[in-house]
Amino acid sequence: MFNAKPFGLQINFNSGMINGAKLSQRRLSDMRGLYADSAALEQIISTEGDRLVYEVFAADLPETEGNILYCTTVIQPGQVGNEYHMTKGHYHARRDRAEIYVGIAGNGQLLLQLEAGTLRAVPMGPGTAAYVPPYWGHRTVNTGAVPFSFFAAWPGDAGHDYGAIAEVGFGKLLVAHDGQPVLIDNPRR
Ligand code: S6P
Ligand code: ZN
Repeated sequence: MFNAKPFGLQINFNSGMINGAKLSQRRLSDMRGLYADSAALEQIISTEGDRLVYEVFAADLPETEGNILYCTTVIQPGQVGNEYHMTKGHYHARRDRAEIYVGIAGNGQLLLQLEAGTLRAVPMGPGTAAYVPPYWGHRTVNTGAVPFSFFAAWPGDAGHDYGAIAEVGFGKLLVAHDGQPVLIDNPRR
């Protein structure tokens, strides 16, 4: 059995990055099918290139019951059409597993959705401690002009289910309207 050893990693509270963590990057091409305006996404890729949308800096820990996993996420500012840069979004594979987010830098919103359809939005900025209860799917959105970063911690056996959100999306989209974030109904649902 693997026994994790005690350790400390350094979070940079300006950039949101974690020194010595495992890095995953999500670019526009990884986000196909997730934005309402897929033509705008392809247009950006063909004219500007495959833009970086977000990065995850994860502590290297076993994904097993009893451990607590943690990472930071840094979402670059930007839009696809009028929809803000966001994470893919997921439910936990074990739906009864909760999560905690703490805002580090920049501003955004945490969108949460129950499978039955109820949707909530929690504004996030530096120091916001947001709770993702069991059963709520979650996605974060950068609504500002600078990178939005946050820390997350969740149970090691939670797992990730991206399929449900990739297929039907969230019930609402966060779009820029006269430069302000507005929640609108997802036209594809
Ligand atoms: C993990 C937690 C976050 C996200 C990260 C990227 O349970 O909710 O660390 O993984 O913000 O989002 P996504 O939807 O691509 O996993
Ligand atoms: Zn999660």
